[in-house]
Amino acid sequence: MDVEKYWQQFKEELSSVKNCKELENLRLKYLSKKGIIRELFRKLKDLSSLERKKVGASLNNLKGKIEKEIEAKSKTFAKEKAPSFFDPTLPKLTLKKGSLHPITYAIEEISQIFAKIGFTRTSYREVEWEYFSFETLNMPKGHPARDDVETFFLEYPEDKKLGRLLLSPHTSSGQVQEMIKRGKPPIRMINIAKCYRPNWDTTHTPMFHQFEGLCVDKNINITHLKGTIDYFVKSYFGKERKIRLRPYDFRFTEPSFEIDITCNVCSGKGEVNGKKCRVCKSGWLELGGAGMVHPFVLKSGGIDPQKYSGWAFGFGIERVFLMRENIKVEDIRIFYSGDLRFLSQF
Ligand code: FA5
Repeated sequence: MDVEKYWQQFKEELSSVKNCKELENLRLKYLSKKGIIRELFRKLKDLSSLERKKVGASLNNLKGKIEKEIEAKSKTFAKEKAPSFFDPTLPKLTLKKGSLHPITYAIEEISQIFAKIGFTRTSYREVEWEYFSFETLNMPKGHPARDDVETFFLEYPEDKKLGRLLLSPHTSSGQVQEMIKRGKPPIRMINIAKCYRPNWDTTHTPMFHQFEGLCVDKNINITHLKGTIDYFVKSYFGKERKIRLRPYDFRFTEPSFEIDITCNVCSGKGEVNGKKCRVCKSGWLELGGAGMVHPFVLKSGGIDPQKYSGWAFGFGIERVFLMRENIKVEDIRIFYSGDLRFLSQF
């Protein structure tokens, strides 16, 4: 048996191998169960015992050499085995792109609208004292007006002056804090924060956002309030949209109003497909409240009501957003449903 002949044959074939696949084929040809080397070992039985020993040793040697050569050659193809990181021929990966929550976009836009007319953006606490949410706003303990604003109270030791801790039910809690912080008018604040109330229906969620405008200066009157609301409505909803002010009663403003807008869902008709509009029921949707700051509140903030006057308003952001975007959503709760079919539209 000419073992050397097989070695020469292998070397020749190896020299023409160009890639991993060809190398693997060569390995199988020589080293697999049905390969040349196994076949040669099988033929040993036909040899005399003396020859068998000699040829067997040469075959083992040949097998070892072939294995080494294949191993060495495979290293030269290592790079080919692991394709480079960027392969322009692969189909593209479709990574899902996230986006900001629609209310975050609305907050950004509202802040910019008010920044243009000199209002400073603030954000007062979500966890607040009764004192700033009610007492300083002319709603002392036990006052029935407090029942109008249902509130989540926290289990925390009561403070003698500040009262109980609660989840802030409105951004009006920031009014007096801003007055104290600034020390002296002029004040032009836009306070945007989360608010909490135990409500859950088509126009109410337990967590929602409000933006609160506060303007205090000398000779501020109701025309400034109307003008500012008008400016906001035109900037955010466009020139065609109608709003109306309804007389109302807030303890911290006098006079007070509620602000309604023509409903986007039913186009102000009050009905959709012959049924009462689920969102507004009348063609108008309440967006917020407003009024001239009550002298009691100015005094709570250390401001002399004889010298200064002011106005304030508070709008719900979810409703404002729903009334502008032409999405005809009939239930405000969808904002916090985590439903990507809705959220990914923005
Ligand atoms: C207030 O919260 C007053 N603090 C507003 C105000 C500020 C009046 C300054 C005068 C001066 P009201 O409770 O009406 O008012 O809420 C204002 C707006 O917040 C509502 O019109 C509505 O748009 C929004 N809102 C109230 N509760 C919810 C809720 N649970 N879910 C979603 N939006 C709400």
